[in-house]
Amino acid sequence: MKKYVWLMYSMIAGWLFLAQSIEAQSKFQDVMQQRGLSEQDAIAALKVYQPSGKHDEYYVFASGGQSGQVLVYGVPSMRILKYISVFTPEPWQGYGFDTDSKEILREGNVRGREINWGDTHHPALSETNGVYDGQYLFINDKANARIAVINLKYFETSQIVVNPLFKSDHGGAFVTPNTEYILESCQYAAPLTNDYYPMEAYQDTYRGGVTFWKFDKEKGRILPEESFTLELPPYMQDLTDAGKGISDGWGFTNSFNSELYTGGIEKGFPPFEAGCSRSDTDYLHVYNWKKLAELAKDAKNVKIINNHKVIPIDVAVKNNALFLIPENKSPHGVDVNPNGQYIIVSGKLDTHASVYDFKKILQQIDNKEFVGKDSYGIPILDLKKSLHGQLELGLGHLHNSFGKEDGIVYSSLYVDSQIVKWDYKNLKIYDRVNIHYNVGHLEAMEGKSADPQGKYLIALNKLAIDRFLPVGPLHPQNNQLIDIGDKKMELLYDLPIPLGEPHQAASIRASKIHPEVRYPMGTNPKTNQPHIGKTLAGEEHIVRKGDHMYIYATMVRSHINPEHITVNKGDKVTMYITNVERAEDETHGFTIDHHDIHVSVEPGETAQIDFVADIEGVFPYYCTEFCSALHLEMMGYFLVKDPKKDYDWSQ
Ligand code: RUQ
Repeated sequence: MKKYVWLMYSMIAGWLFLAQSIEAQSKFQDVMQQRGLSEQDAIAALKVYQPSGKHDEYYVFASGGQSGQVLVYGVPSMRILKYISVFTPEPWQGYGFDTDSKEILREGNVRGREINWGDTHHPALSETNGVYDGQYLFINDKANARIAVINLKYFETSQIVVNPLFKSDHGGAFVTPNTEYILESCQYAAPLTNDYYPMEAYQDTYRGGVTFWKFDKEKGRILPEESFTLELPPYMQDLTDAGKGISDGWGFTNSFNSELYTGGIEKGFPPFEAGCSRSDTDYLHVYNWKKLAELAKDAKNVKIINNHKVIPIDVAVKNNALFLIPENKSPHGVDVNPNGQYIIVSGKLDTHASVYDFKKILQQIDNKEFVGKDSYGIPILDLKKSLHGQLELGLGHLHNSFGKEDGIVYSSLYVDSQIVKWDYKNLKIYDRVNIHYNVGHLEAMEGKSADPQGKYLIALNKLAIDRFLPVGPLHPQNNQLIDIGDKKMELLYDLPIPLGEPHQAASIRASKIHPEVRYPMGTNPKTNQPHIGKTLAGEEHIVRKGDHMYIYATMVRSHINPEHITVNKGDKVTMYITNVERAEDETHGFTIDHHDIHVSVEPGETAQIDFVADIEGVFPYYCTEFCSALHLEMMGYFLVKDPKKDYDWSQ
């Protein structure tokens, strides 16, 4: 009997389930029809959609290009999570509007000049044994040759260093396998000193180089005193990668303009791009950074330029630490594979990708087997003897990112607007997918680390053309998400980016990132130390020291304490504001009207603002972040009186 009931029950349940799934099926079909989606579209949608509250599997940190910022989004949903302000003021976060963040921005002053933008190109994640450890992010500013450090505990920029020699960098930031150094290579050669030399003096006085910024992981800071630069000829150094595994200790930087061409179209010379690409080959620079770091410790090996240690070319050569290998003309990306044996150089003006074998390179170096020297005395290795092989990929090969399976790499073809999946060991092409349009960098998940994850790939495209609703002549940028989990690559999603050109992106498993949701009470988030103005609830007060007013304030739902601040016209004002909330996401913002002041105060943070109260009047201040039902009531008055005036308000 029991059995019979059970059978009946399962039959009914089965029918119900079937009916339900038929109903769901037809709803599904209806939606597809209404929205004009193909089956393939629907599958792509299911692969990227994240239901509310569900988190992504990967973080992507993309450069914000001309915005001077870093963009953070999740994969596979492609939902934008944050803009980290780096080289550029950003009002929402108060970056560049409060005293502490201004100090960081002003670390980036170049020769005493305030710079308020940056051209961010290459984000790099900190590594331990070549694997991303989720602690720090570094990014370069090509325009002003700067490197910034972002602390991923708080997603805040914590340091900017200015290259003391270079006038522009492109090959940065790249890290060595244990983040001992952050590599920054010069792009457009110029005198390393800040002096004038005419173009005619190019070969003699203009130089390139690679700077090795010493990084202290404990402190989370670059140590400029322990950093140094390898001087290089004025070939335009381009992208760089540090060796790992068997090539750990070595670095690889490619270049264009082995011609040493200096342009001068106005004097009737061929234009720069033509003069720069006359020869069939350029140079891959190969250097032993561990040896260079040792050399830099001894004063007799370095010259000091602008207070910074420089290892001259001849010292590096004499110590067997610097070599050149020809590479097919005007290459672009250089990428070391996960175990460090193979180095893939992209053929920007050549249809071939070149795969160099580090073992073969080392063999020639050990045997001192050189084919000659360049005009700066640097030994040149044989191209053929250094190659594992070459493979014709297509037109405009720019960058490479490694897949999970051994030997698999994905490469971008700018001119052909494609991503190619191929095998760099067996030199075989597996698949191609079309990109919209003209892809620059690409990033397979953790694809530049020693532990690539495959699964998804981002194409960072240079053009969007017709992909989005038109918004005038300046189009958004387009990052495309591609499924690389199967044999065939499949385009899933387009993310419009209205911020600046995301040149390169670095991705990492979300499980490796552990950001805080609040600061220890009274923290200065730019130093991660207790702020001198830390103020707890009940400790609010105002003190006058001469003509300097110090205000120790707190913010908590739904009041600002103090609520009235009266100062004399001309007083200097320092205001410390502590958000004494412990609740997650209860950020308060603070502004005083007419004073170009805005700070964001996260739970536990103390922010400092400094200004002169130089205009008389009454200025409401308020919380700029809607934080509670009584948010509008969260305000106060800043009053500036002229001490010489008699205010008779009673009649
Ligand atoms: S890039 S144009 Cu292909 Cu890395 Cu800066």
